[in-house]
Amino acid sequence: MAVYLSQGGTDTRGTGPGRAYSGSFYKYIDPTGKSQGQKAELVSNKAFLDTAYCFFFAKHSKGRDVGSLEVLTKDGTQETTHYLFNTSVKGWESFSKTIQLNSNTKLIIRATVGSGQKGDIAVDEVTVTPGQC
Ligand SMILES: [Ca+2]
Repeated sequence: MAVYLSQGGTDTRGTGPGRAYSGSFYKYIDPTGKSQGQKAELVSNKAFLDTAYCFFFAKHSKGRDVGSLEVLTKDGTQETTHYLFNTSVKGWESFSKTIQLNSNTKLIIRATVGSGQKGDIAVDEVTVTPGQC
């Protein structure tokens, strides 16, 4: 399922951000035309060191049909969900936590479609920095 890049609002009224958390752009999912339970992922694309990292991002979930948002790591086929977010929060909310990674780890942000089309979930300013938060 696609992750879209946008600035300003999204196409469906009553859901999604009105603007980015920082800068002009953010990424989001649009459940319009999708089925409940379909997933979209942002996956890390470089190797990490075997150390602790500070994971930071801003998330936005607004609308009556919002599904779920989680941060997980994948090591081979082994998935570990680290954070499952309450998506009833309206507006942008930043989040940072220390997370242990290694050279086999993929870090994944996964959004899952909820029960209807007013369920845009957005993320912005994703940063992963070596060291504790
Ligand atoms: Ca941005």
